[in-house]
Amino acid sequence: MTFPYKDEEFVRMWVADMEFATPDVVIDGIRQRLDRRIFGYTRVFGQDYYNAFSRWCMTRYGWSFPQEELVMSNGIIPALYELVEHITKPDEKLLFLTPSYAYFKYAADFNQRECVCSDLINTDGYYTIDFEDFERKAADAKTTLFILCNPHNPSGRVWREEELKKLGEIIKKHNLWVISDEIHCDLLRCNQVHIPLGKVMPDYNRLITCMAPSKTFNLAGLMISNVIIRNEELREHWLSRHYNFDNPLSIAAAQAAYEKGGPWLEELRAYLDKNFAFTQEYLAEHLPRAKMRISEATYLAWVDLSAYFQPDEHLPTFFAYEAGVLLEGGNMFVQNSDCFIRLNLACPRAIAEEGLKRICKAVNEKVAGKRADAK
Ligand code: LCS
Repeated sequence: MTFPYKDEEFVRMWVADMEFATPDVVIDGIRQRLDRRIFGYTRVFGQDYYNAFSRWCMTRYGWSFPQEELVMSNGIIPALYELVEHITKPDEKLLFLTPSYAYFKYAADFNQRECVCSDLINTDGYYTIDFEDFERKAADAKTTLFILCNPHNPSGRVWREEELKKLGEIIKKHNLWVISDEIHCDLLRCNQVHIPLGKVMPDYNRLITCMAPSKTFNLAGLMISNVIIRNEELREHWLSRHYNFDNPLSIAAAQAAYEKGGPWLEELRAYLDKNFAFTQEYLAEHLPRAKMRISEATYLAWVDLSAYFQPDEHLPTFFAYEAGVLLEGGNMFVQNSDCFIRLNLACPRAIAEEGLKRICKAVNEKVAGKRADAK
Protein backbone atom coordinates (compact mmCIF):
# COMPACT_ATOMS: atom_id res chain seq x y z
CA MET A 1 0.00 0.00 0.00
CA THR A 2 1.17 3.53 -0.62
CA PHE A 3 0.26 6.31 1.77
CA PRO A 4 0.54 10.09 1.67
CA TYR A 5 2.97 9.80 4.61
CA LYS A 6 6.56 8.68 4.79
CA ASP A 7 7.28 5.76 7.05
CA GLU A 8 8.84 7.99 9.72
CA GLU A 9 5.89 10.40 9.66
CA PHE A 10 3.35 7.91 10.96
CA VAL A 11 2.27 7.92 14.57
CA ARG A 12 2.12 4.29 15.62
CA MET A 13 -0.68 3.37 17.98
CA TRP A 14 -1.26 -0.16 16.76
CA VAL A 15 0.73 -3.33 17.66
CA ALA A 16 0.57 -3.96 21.39
CA ASP A 17 4.12 -3.18 22.38
CA MET A 18 5.51 -0.05 23.99
CA GLU A 19 7.53 3.00 23.03
CA PHE A 20 9.26 2.83 26.40
CA ALA A 21 12.72 1.39 26.99
CA THR A 22 12.79 -1.77 29.04
CA PRO A 23 13.96 -1.08 32.62
CA ASP A 24 17.65 -0.90 33.50
CA VAL A 25 17.33 -3.87 35.84
CA VAL A 26 16.40 -6.02 32.84
CA ILE A 27 19.30 -4.71 30.76
CA ASP A 28 21.62 -5.40 33.70
CA GLY A 29 20.28 -8.94 33.94
CA ILE A 30 20.94 -9.52 30.25
CA ARG A 31 24.39 -7.92 30.53
CA GLN A 32 25.39 -10.13 33.42
CA ARG A 33 24.34 -13.17 31.47
CA LEU A 34 26.15 -11.87 28.41
CA ASP A 35 29.36 -11.55 30.42
CA ARG A 36 29.32 -15.27 31.11
CA ARG A 37 30.06 -15.71 27.39
CA ILE A 38 28.66 -19.20 27.06
CA PHE A 39 25.47 -19.58 25.07
CA GLY A 40 25.11 -23.27 24.57
CA TYR A 41 21.78 -25.06 24.67
CA THR A 42 19.90 -23.59 27.56
CA ARG A 43 16.68 -24.16 29.37
CA VAL A 44 15.14 -23.10 32.63
CA PHE A 45 17.03 -25.67 34.69
CA GLY A 46 17.26 -24.41 38.21
CA GLN A 47 14.86 -23.03 40.78
CA ASP A 48 15.71 -19.38 40.22
CA TYR A 49 13.37 -18.59 37.39
CA TYR A 50 10.45 -20.39 38.99
CA ASN A 51 11.17 -18.68 42.31
CA ALA A 52 11.19 -15.25 40.70
CA PHE A 53 8.02 -15.75 38.66
CA SER A 54 6.05 -17.55 41.36
CA ARG A 55 6.99 -14.87 43.89
CA TRP A 56 5.74 -12.27 41.43
CA CYS A 57 2.41 -14.10 41.15
CA MET A 58 2.12 -14.57 44.89
CA THR A 59 2.98 -10.97 45.74
CA ARG A 60 0.74 -9.41 43.11
CA TYR A 61 -2.09 -11.88 42.73
CA GLY A 62 -1.98 -14.01 45.87
CA TRP A 63 -1.73 -17.03 43.64
CA SER A 64 0.79 -19.82 43.31
CA PHE A 65 1.24 -22.94 41.25
CA PRO A 66 3.51 -25.98 41.56
CA GLN A 67 6.82 -25.78 39.73
CA GLU A 68 6.18 -28.84 37.60
CA GLU A 69 3.16 -27.16 35.97
CA LEU A 70 5.27 -24.42 34.40
CA VAL A 71 6.46 -24.87 30.84
CA MET A 72 8.05 -22.21 28.66
CA SER A 73 6.92 -21.09 25.24
CA ASN A 74 8.35 -18.78 22.61
CA GLY A 75 5.13 -16.83 22.83
CA ILE A 76 1.51 -17.12 23.78
CA ILE A 77 0.39 -17.26 20.15
CA PRO A 78 2.39 -20.39 19.31
CA ALA A 79 1.13 -21.92 22.56
CA LEU A 80 -2.47 -21.18 21.61
CA TYR A 81 -2.03 -22.72 18.18
CA GLU A 82 -0.61 -25.90 19.66
CA LEU A 83 -2.99 -26.20 22.57
CA VAL A 84 -6.02 -25.77 20.33
CA GLU A 85 -4.75 -28.55 18.10
CA HIS A 86 -4.16 -30.95 20.94
CA ILE A 87 -7.17 -30.18 23.10
CA THR A 88 -9.90 -30.10 20.46
CA LYS A 89 -10.82 -32.82 17.99
CA PRO A 90 -11.42 -31.78 14.38
CA ASP A 91 -15.21 -31.59 14.77
CA GLU A 92 -15.10 -29.71 18.07
CA LYS A 93 -15.54 -26.01 18.66
CA LEU A 94 -13.70 -23.29 20.47
CA LEU A 95 -15.53 -20.56 22.37
CA PHE A 96 -14.42 -17.03 23.18
CA LEU A 97 -15.85 -13.62 24.04
CA THR A 98 -16.13 -10.92 21.39
CA PRO A 99 -14.79 -8.42 20.54
CA SER A 100 -11.64 -10.50 20.75
CA TYR A 101 -7.94 -10.51 20.16
CA ALA A 102 -8.03 -11.96 16.64
CA TYR A 103 -5.42 -14.65 17.25
CA PHE A 104 -7.96 -16.66 19.22
CA LYS A 105 -9.87 -17.01 15.97
CA TYR A 106 -6.70 -17.51 13.94
CA ALA A 107 -5.70 -20.37 16.26
CA ALA A 108 -9.04 -22.01 15.45
CA ASP A 109 -8.78 -21.26 11.73
CA PHE A 110 -5.23 -22.58 11.55
CA ASN A 111 -6.37 -25.88 13.06
CA GLN A 112 -9.62 -25.90 11.07
CA ARG A 113 -11.74 -25.77 14.18
CA GLU A 114 -15.02 -23.95 14.33
CA CYS A 115 -15.27 -20.80 16.48
CA VAL A 116 -18.21 -19.87 18.60
CA CYS A 117 -18.35 -16.27 19.78
CA SER A 118 -20.28 -14.88 22.70
CA ASP A 119 -20.71 -11.13 22.32
CA LEU A 120 -19.98 -9.05 25.38
CA ILE A 121 -22.63 -6.53 26.39
CA ASN A 122 -21.55 -2.92 26.07
CA THR A 123 -23.24 -0.56 28.51
CA ASP A 124 -21.85 2.95 28.11
CA GLY A 125 -18.44 1.50 27.30
CA TYR A 126 -18.45 -0.98 30.21
CA TYR A 127 -18.33 -4.54 28.91
CA THR A 128 -19.95 -7.43 30.72
CA ILE A 129 -20.45 -11.08 29.92
CA ASP A 130 -23.81 -12.24 28.60
CA PHE A 131 -23.86 -15.31 30.83
CA GLU A 132 -27.05 -16.71 29.35
CA ASP A 133 -25.63 -16.61 25.85
CA PHE A 134 -22.27 -17.88 27.10
CA GLU A 135 -23.83 -20.84 28.89
CA ARG A 136 -25.99 -21.75 25.92
CA LYS A 137 -22.88 -21.89 23.75
CA ALA A 138 -20.82 -23.67 26.42
CA ALA A 139 -23.54 -26.31 26.72
CA ASP A 140 -23.10 -27.47 23.12
CA ALA A 141 -21.45 -30.89 23.45
CA LYS A 142 -19.18 -29.98 20.55
CA THR A 143 -17.82 -26.94 22.37
CA THR A 144 -14.84 -28.28 24.29
CA LEU A 145 -12.48 -25.34 24.75
CA PHE A 146 -12.98 -21.80 26.01
CA ILE A 147 -10.26 -19.17 25.65
CA LEU A 148 -10.63 -16.38 28.18
CA CYS A 149 -8.73 -13.14 27.83
CA ASN A 150 -8.19 -12.06 31.44
CA PRO A 151 -7.86 -9.05 31.54
CA HIS A 152 -9.67 -8.53 28.28
CA ASN A 153 -8.09 -7.20 25.11
CA PRO A 154 -9.55 -4.98 23.59
CA SER A 155 -12.19 -3.80 26.09
CA GLY A 156 -9.67 -3.49 28.92
CA ARG A 157 -12.00 -5.17 31.41
CA VAL A 158 -10.50 -6.71 34.54
CA TRP A 159 -12.90 -9.53 35.33
CA ARG A 160 -14.22 -9.38 38.88
CA GLU A 161 -14.27 -12.33 41.25
CA GLU A 162 -18.05 -12.82 40.84
CA GLU A 163 -17.69 -12.86 37.07
CA LEU A 164 -14.83 -15.35 37.17
CA LYS A 165 -16.72 -17.56 39.62
CA LYS A 166 -19.77 -17.57 37.38
CA LEU A 167 -17.63 -18.43 34.38
CA GLY A 168 -15.94 -21.11 36.48
CA GLU A 169 -19.27 -22.72 37.34
CA ILE A 170 -20.27 -22.91 33.69
CA ILE A 171 -16.85 -24.21 32.67
CA LYS A 172 -17.08 -26.93 35.32
CA LYS A 173 -20.67 -27.85 34.58
CA HIS A 174 -19.84 -28.46 30.93
CA ASN A 175 -16.40 -29.87 31.61
CA LEU A 176 -14.72 -27.43 29.24
CA TRP A 177 -11.03 -27.02 28.80
CA VAL A 178 -10.08 -23.44 29.46
CA ILE A 179 -7.07 -21.38 28.45
CA SER A 180 -6.86 -18.21 30.51
CA ASP A 181 -4.70 -15.81 28.54
CA GLU A 182 -3.44 -13.43 31.23
CA ILE A 183 -0.72 -11.74 29.20
CA HIS A 184 -2.04 -8.26 30.11
CA CYS A 185 -2.49 -8.96 33.82
CA ASP A 186 0.39 -6.83 35.09
CA LEU A 187 -0.76 -3.75 33.21
CA LEU A 188 -3.53 -2.63 35.52
CA ARG A 189 -4.79 0.86 36.24
CA CYS A 190 -3.56 1.79 39.69
CA ASN A 191 -6.94 1.11 41.35
CA GLN A 192 -7.37 -2.39 39.90
CA VAL A 193 -6.59 -5.91 41.08
CA HIS A 194 -6.14 -8.89 38.77
CA ILE A 195 -7.49 -12.29 39.74
CA PRO A 196 -6.06 -15.30 37.91
CA LEU A 197 -8.79 -17.71 36.84
CA GLY A 198 -6.66 -20.42 38.47
CA LYS A 199 -7.24 -18.74 41.81
CA VAL A 200 -11.01 -19.03 41.63
CA MET A 201 -10.80 -22.55 40.16
CA PRO A 202 -8.06 -23.97 42.40
CA ASP A 203 -8.90 -27.63 41.78
CA TYR A 204 -9.91 -27.54 38.15
CA ASN A 205 -7.56 -29.70 36.15
CA ARG A 206 -8.49 -28.67 32.62
CA LEU A 207 -7.06 -25.19 33.05
CA ILE A 208 -4.07 -23.62 31.32
CA THR A 209 -2.84 -20.17 32.35
CA CYS A 210 -0.67 -18.03 30.08
CA MET A 211 1.38 -15.14 31.44
CA ALA A 212 4.44 -13.35 30.11
CA PRO A 213 6.87 -10.53 30.81
CA SER A 214 6.55 -9.47 27.16
CA LYS A 215 3.82 -6.83 27.39
CA THR A 216 4.74 -5.74 30.90
CA PHE A 217 8.40 -5.01 30.26
CA ASN A 218 8.41 -4.51 26.48
CA LEU A 219 10.21 -7.79 25.84
CA ALA A 220 7.99 -9.30 23.14
CA GLY A 221 10.95 -9.71 20.77
CA LEU A 222 12.77 -11.89 23.30
CA MET A 223 10.04 -14.49 22.87
CA ILE A 224 9.70 -15.97 26.29
CA SER A 225 6.43 -16.67 28.03
CA ASN A 226 4.98 -18.85 30.74
CA VAL A 227 2.39 -21.55 30.20
CA ILE A 228 1.05 -23.21 33.32
CA ILE A 229 -0.54 -26.52 32.49
CA ARG A 230 -2.30 -28.37 35.27
CA ASN A 231 -3.28 -31.47 33.37
CA GLU A 232 -0.45 -33.97 33.44
CA GLU A 233 -1.26 -35.68 30.18
CA LEU A 234 -1.39 -32.37 28.33
CA ARG A 235 1.85 -31.28 29.95
CA GLU A 236 3.57 -34.52 28.98
CA HIS A 237 2.34 -34.02 25.44
CA TRP A 238 3.70 -30.45 25.43
CA LEU A 239 7.07 -31.56 26.76
CA SER A 240 7.28 -34.41 24.26
CA ARG A 241 6.95 -31.90 21.42
CA HIS A 242 9.27 -29.23 22.77
CA TYR A 243 12.87 -29.53 23.76
CA ASN A 244 11.96 -26.60 25.98
CA PHE A 245 15.21 -24.90 25.13
CA ASP A 246 15.15 -21.16 25.58
CA ASN A 247 17.33 -18.25 24.68
CA PRO A 248 19.65 -17.70 27.67
CA LEU A 249 19.38 -13.92 27.31
CA SER A 250 15.59 -14.13 27.34
CA ILE A 251 15.57 -16.21 30.50
CA ALA A 252 17.95 -13.73 32.15
CA ALA A 253 15.77 -10.79 31.06
CA ALA A 254 12.52 -12.37 32.26
CA GLN A 255 14.02 -13.43 35.56
CA ALA A 256 15.50 -9.98 36.22
CA ALA A 257 12.17 -8.39 35.33
CA TYR A 258 10.27 -10.55 37.80
CA GLU A 259 12.89 -10.17 40.50
CA LYS A 260 13.58 -6.46 40.20
CA GLY A 261 11.14 -4.85 37.78
CA GLY A 262 8.33 -4.13 40.26
CA PRO A 263 9.19 -0.49 41.04
CA TRP A 264 9.59 0.36 37.35
CA LEU A 265 6.21 -1.23 36.64
CA GLU A 266 4.58 0.94 39.30
CA GLU A 267 5.98 4.03 37.61
CA LEU A 268 4.80 2.81 34.24
CA ARG A 269 1.31 2.21 35.56
CA ALA A 270 1.10 5.69 37.03
CA TYR A 271 2.22 7.15 33.70
CA LEU A 272 -0.29 5.06 31.76
CA ASP A 273 -3.09 6.13 34.09
CA LYS A 274 -2.29 9.71 33.16
CA ASN A 275 -2.19 8.90 29.45
CA PHE A 276 -5.67 7.42 29.74
CA ALA A 277 -7.01 10.43 31.62
CA PHE A 278 -5.38 12.73 29.08
CA THR A 279 -6.87 10.78 26.16
CA GLN A 280 -10.33 10.81 27.67
CA GLU A 281 -10.18 14.57 28.22
CA TYR A 282 -8.74 15.22 24.79
CA LEU A 283 -11.46 13.24 23.05
CA ALA A 284 -14.21 14.84 25.15
CA GLU A 285 -13.00 18.23 24.02
CA HIS A 286 -12.11 17.60 20.40
CA LEU A 287 -14.33 14.68 19.39
CA PRO A 288 -17.26 14.91 21.77
CA ARG A 289 -19.32 12.17 20.21
CA ALA A 290 -16.52 9.61 20.60
CA LYS A 291 -17.15 7.32 23.57
CA MET A 292 -14.28 6.11 25.64
CA ARG A 293 -14.18 4.61 29.08
CA ILE A 294 -10.82 4.25 30.75
CA SER A 295 -9.64 0.65 30.37
CA GLU A 296 -9.23 -1.17 33.67
CA ALA A 297 -6.13 -2.90 32.30
CA THR A 298 -3.85 -2.96 29.24
CA TYR A 299 -2.34 0.13 27.65
CA LEU A 300 -5.00 0.03 24.96
CA ALA A 301 -7.85 2.52 24.74
CA TRP A 302 -11.03 1.25 23.12
CA VAL A 303 -12.91 4.09 21.50
CA ASP A 304 -16.41 3.98 20.03
CA LEU A 305 -16.65 6.14 16.91
CA SER A 306 -20.08 4.97 15.82
CA ALA A 307 -21.31 8.56 15.83
CA TYR A 308 -18.89 9.29 13.01
CA PHE A 309 -18.54 6.11 10.93
CA GLN A 310 -20.62 3.46 9.21
CA PRO A 311 -20.08 -0.17 10.23
CA ASP A 312 -18.60 -1.10 6.85
CA GLU A 313 -15.85 1.55 6.92
CA HIS A 314 -12.33 0.23 7.36
CA LEU A 315 -11.06 2.46 10.12
CA PRO A 316 -7.36 1.45 10.16
CA THR A 317 -7.18 2.36 6.45
CA PHE A 318 -9.06 5.62 6.99
CA PHE A 319 -6.69 6.74 9.75
CA ALA A 320 -3.56 5.58 7.92
CA TYR A 321 -4.52 7.64 4.85
CA GLU A 322 -6.25 10.60 6.41
CA ALA A 323 -4.33 11.03 9.66
CA GLY A 324 -1.02 9.24 9.28
CA VAL A 325 -1.88 7.25 12.38
CA LEU A 326 -1.53 3.49 12.48
CA LEU A 327 -4.10 1.90 14.72
CA GLU A 328 -6.26 -1.18 14.96
CA GLY A 329 -10.01 -1.23 14.79
CA GLY A 330 -13.28 -2.62 13.53
CA ASN A 331 -13.37 -6.20 12.37
CA MET A 332 -9.73 -6.78 13.34
CA PHE A 333 -11.38 -7.85 16.62
CA VAL A 334 -13.49 -10.65 15.08
CA GLN A 335 -17.00 -9.27 15.68
CA ASN A 336 -19.00 -6.90 17.87
CA SER A 337 -16.40 -4.24 17.16
CA ASP A 338 -17.62 -2.19 14.18
CA CYS A 339 -16.83 1.51 14.43
CA PHE A 340 -14.34 1.03 17.28
CA ILE A 341 -10.71 1.97 17.20
CA ARG A 342 -8.04 0.75 19.59
CA LEU A 343 -5.29 3.15 20.51
CA ASN A 344 -2.03 2.03 22.01
CA LEU A 345 -1.22 4.57 24.74
CA ALA A 346 2.10 3.04 25.81
CA CYS A 347 4.03 6.01 24.48
CA PRO A 348 5.25 9.39 25.70
CA ARG A 349 2.32 11.76 26.19
CA ALA A 350 3.57 14.04 23.41
CA ILE A 351 3.24 11.18 20.92
CA ALA A 352 -0.22 10.27 22.19
CA GLU A 353 -1.19 13.90 21.87
CA GLU A 354 0.06 14.12 18.30
CA GLY A 355 -1.80 10.94 17.39
CA LEU A 356 -5.00 12.19 19.00
CA LYS A 357 -4.68 15.56 17.34
CA ARG A 358 -4.43 13.92 13.93
CA ILE A 359 -7.25 11.48 14.66
CA CYS A 360 -9.63 14.22 15.78
CA LYS A 361 -8.70 16.45 12.85
CA ALA A 362 -9.29 13.69 10.32
CA VAL A 363 -12.69 12.80 11.79
CA ASN A 364 -13.79 16.40 12.11
CA GLU A 365 -12.76 17.08 8.51
CA LYS A 366 -14.71 14.05 7.38
CA VAL A 367 -17.78 15.33 9.20
CA ALA A 368 -17.31 18.84 7.81
CA GLY A 369 -16.82 17.40 4.30
CA LYS A 370 -20.07 15.49 4.56
CA ARG A 371 -21.91 18.59 5.69
CA ALA A 372 -20.47 20.55 2.77
CA ASP A 373 -21.50 17.74 0.38
CA ALA A 374 -25.01 17.80 1.81
CA LYS A 375 -25.29 21.51 1.11
N1 LCS B 1 -2.57 -12.81 23.83
C1 LCS B 1 -3.13 -11.59 23.86
C2 LCS B 1 -4.44 -11.38 24.55
C3 LCS B 1 -2.48 -10.51 23.26
O1 LCS B 1 -3.03 -9.30 23.30
C4 LCS B 1 -1.23 -10.73 22.61
C5 LCS B 1 -0.52 -9.63 21.88
C6 LCS B 1 -0.70 -12.02 22.60
C7 LCS B 1 -1.39 -13.04 23.22
C8 LCS B 1 0.60 -12.31 21.92
O2 LCS B 1 1.43 -13.03 22.71
P1 LCS B 1 2.91 -13.44 22.26
O3 LCS B 1 2.77 -14.49 21.20
O4 LCS B 1 3.60 -12.22 21.77
O5 LCS B 1 3.50 -13.98 23.49
N2 LCS B 1 -1.34 -8.61 21.45
C9 LCS B 1 -1.20 -7.80 20.44
C10 LCS B 1 -2.20 -6.92 20.01
O6 LCS B 1 -3.32 -6.81 20.48
N3 LCS B 1 -1.74 -6.22 18.97
O7 LCS B 1 -0.46 -6.54 18.68
C11 LCS B 1 -0.05 -7.63 19.56
